[in-house]
Amino acid sequence: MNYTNLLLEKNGAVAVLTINRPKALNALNSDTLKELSALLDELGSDSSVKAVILTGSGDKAFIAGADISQMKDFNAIEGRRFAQLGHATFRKLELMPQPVIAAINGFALGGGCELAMACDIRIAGENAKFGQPEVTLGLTAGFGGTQRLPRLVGTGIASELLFTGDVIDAKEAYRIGLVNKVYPLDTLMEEALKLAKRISGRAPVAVQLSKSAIQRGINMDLDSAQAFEAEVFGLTFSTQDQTEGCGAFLEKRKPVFEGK
Ligand code: CO8
Repeated sequence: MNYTNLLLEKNGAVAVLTINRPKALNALNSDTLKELSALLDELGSDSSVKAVILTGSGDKAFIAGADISQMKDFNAIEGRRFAQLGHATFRKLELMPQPVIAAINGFALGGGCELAMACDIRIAGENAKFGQPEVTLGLTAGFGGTQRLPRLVGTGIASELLFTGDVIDAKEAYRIGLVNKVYPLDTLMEEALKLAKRISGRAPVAVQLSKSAIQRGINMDLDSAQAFEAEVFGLTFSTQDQTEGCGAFLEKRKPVFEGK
């Protein structure tokens, strides 16, 4: 498939996916969401891809939100459909096998903040700005923000951000646990690649099963989640990577994982 609003680059086992609508600060319209959904399917089934980095084009915005010019004339049905398209697309980030790192290189507002929250790991440039400004537009957050933000930062802080629409800087996002690390913008992609490559060097099946245990388990009660974890843990003993990893440790050498 050809993509109009997305760029894809491969750097070894790392796929770098860029939302590419710089004139609209990478705002998400339905065409972009549909392309993203298709590309995530493609990457998810590509076993040569061990980690994905998601970023925005230019040095001003990660994603400045859902596309306001497209949304302004929606009726209720269209609004619901658009929200559902966003939900289904963002959920693919959580359920695809490979870890996804959001490299947040500027504004991550509304749907942009929500997209970042659907990634497994978030790192930010010092210029990044976060917020859910929907209430300033007469909207609620509609791409999962009312659900993922409280899960990530707690209901008190999430409520304040969702009720005020306040925009916070990268330092504050780090303080509240919304991002893992903050880097100068000019080193952000280098750091994202370093992290993605570190992850790609680990046993791929074990990394993917860890992701699955986190993403599935977070929505279960503890007993069910631990039962799932036990199944996942057991499964690792059927992999060559487990034999290789444990063997290499005992033989005091570096493991060579094949993702089998
Ligand atoms: N949608 C469409 N176009 C946008 C968006 C957007 N979200 N953000 C910026 N743009 C466009 C601007 O219109 C402008 O276009 P043009 O050059 O043609 O006038 C261009 O990008 C550059 O933007 P600015 O000139 O405004 O740049 P500034 O540096 O002055 O400001 C800001 C940058 C602060 C990021 C500013 O652009 C802004 O406030 N943008 C909107 C941010 C926002 O409110 N985002 C939330 C949108 S709502 C949302 O995401 C809901 C998600 C759930 C949807 C569920 C649907 C049912």
